[in-house]
Amino acid sequence: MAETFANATQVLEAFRGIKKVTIEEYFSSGHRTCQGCESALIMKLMVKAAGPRTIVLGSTGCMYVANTTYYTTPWVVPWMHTQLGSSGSAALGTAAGLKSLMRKGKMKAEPINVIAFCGDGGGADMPGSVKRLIHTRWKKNTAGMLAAGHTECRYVANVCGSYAVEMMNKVRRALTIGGPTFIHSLDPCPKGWDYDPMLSHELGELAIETGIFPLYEVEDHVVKYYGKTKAIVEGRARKPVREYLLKQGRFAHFIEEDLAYFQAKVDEMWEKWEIPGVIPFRRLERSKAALDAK
Ligand SMILES: Cc1ncc(C[n+]2csc(CCOP(=O)(O)OP(=O)(O)O)c2C)c(N)n1
Ligand code: SF4
Repeated sequence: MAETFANATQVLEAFRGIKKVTIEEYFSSGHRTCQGCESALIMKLMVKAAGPRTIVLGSTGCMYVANTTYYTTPWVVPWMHTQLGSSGSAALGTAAGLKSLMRKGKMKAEPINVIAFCGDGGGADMPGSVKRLIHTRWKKNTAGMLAAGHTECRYVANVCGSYAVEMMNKVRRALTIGGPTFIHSLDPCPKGWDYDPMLSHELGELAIETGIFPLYEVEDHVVKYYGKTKAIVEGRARKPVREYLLKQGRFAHFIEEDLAYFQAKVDEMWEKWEIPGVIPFRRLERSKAALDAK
């Protein structure tokens, strides 16, 4: 009789420092991404953290196009393309299929990681080009929405390739806990964002230091801040958002009014949110005051 297999996961211990990171590569040569592409770095680190018993699915976007040039691929583990906007459902189907095969004894029962990857267009928002500010609405807070609204998702995190070991350890934590889990990665893109490729790492750091992209995790609904984000929560001054925006050609047309708008949105996230940088509920004392007023 087949071994019973019910959502078991493996324990992937955190890498204790860069020297402890494994050397095996599962995303290697054979891709056509641009010089300085942080998404390619994330692919490499993500699957390195996950290990060989992993299947990756990716929706339409750069990480599909640039990694699947005819007759070449950097993927050492199985990889599958899925329709724009459907990476989550494709991953769920893949995991269910594996579980079924294991239950029927048609394949060895073991934990296999199923990771779905998508760009922000495929997972959250699709900006236009008509408005000066790119989009008529501020970006959706996808990680925060899942942390606040998904009752079964036990792990949500924000990561950036500029903090590589932390990023890999969050992937390992998510896979150890087992799905559904969600990680949002900020990946600087020299071509789309229009900057010198050598600035990729620095732009990732600036996204954190300006407070635009907070590094945190929510495990079993408990929030933990990381690195410079933690320092900001504890009182460290944020760098002005213009330091991040004006290094990118895509914002070269911004006038002072646009920069002030961005700054005000980020200030609001840190100064008025109940859980700064994570959940956009208003602070409790303000909510209480509103209730008392009724
Ligand atoms: C249903 C559908 N609509 C539109 C497209 C065209 N399309 C291909 S990639 C893409 C953008 C994807 O953006 P994102 O998910 O952010 O990925 P990125 O390339 O930025 O990593 C679009 C609109 C498509 N492939 N399928
Ligand atoms: S366009 Fe951007 S995301 Fe696509 S391969 Fe180039 S750097 Fe990477």
